[in-house]
Amino acid sequence: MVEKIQRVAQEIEAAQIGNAAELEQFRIAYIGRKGAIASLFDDLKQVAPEQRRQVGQELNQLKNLAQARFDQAQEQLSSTTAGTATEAAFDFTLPPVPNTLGTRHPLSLVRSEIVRIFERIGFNVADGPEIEDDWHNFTALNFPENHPAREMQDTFFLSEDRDKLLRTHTSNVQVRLMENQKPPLRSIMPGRVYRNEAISARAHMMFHQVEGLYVNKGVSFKDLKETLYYFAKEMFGQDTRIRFRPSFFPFTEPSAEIDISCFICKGEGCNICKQSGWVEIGGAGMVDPNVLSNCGIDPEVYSGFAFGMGIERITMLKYQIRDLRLFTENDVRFLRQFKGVI
Ligand code: 2U9
Repeated sequence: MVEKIQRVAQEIEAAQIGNAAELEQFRIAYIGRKGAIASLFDDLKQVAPEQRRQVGQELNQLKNLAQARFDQAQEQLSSTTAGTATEAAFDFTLPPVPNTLGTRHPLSLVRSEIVRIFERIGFNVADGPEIEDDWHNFTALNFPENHPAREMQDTFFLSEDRDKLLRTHTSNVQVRLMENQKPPLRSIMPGRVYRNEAISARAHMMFHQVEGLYVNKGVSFKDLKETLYYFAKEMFGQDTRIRFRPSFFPFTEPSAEIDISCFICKGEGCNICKQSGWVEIGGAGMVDPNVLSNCGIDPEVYSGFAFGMGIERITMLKYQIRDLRLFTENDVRFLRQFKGVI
């Protein structure tokens, strides 16, 4: 009996009580009505009367030991859970922790705005690969074999034979669209493009464009002008004016660069428009007949217009951001300033 009491005392001292479940197990095993100590008290009746007093005292000590161990473990557990949000210990009087929401990236905001404007006049969004072959990025688009845009300094080639590359514009999506679908086609192509340029405040090796394409019977330069005029007014304000300056691109003929009246100074002349009253937002033109036939569309039957603009450029104008690198640095002090939700 005495040996048994000593064994149980050792067990109690060695017991590991690390959580509420283990504490309850301990209580049932030693202190409970069917526990080890209760059963020892039952056994006391069989102890010889002359030893009963001594053994009874030892049993009482064991009972106190178990109770003390239980109380100490309980105290320890409640102090370690007090600061955490467990159900039992949660302090409902604490002030709430503010839930900080993320913000949308300024380029996403401007892209969404552009997409929404064109969707209202019947354009849908088309997508294509960023890793492209020479045909869809250059040859189908009328780039001559020795055109400088194909050269190493502009294009990230991914294979020795230069037939795998990172697209330098989203025009590859128009080529694929025309190859795979019959006119009428009316789509815009937002996406990321790559050019082998040194990174600075004004240039980056990775940026975003939105291009557009409308191909149908009888599409004219007038349709192009009206479409971009509508876009400029929706994007920059109803009093915005627009002008087309003659230009050249391999894939359009005729081609133009597009300016809008400066929305900062309303044409008066300021830093943003370099005192000219106009800011460039992109380029456009009628799809070259060669490009239409390269993509399987008969230029005798169909005509089309196309345009392109840089999302970074429009975002910088709209929010007066002076350094392109801010878009990729992920500095939350910059990003948190954009509160738009679309
Ligand atoms: C096909 C036919 C025609 C897309 C066009 C531009 C003019 C243009 C630049 C604006 C600034 C690129 O973001 S930027 O650097 N783009 O000026 N893009 S017309 O014309 C196409 C495209 C595909 C099959």
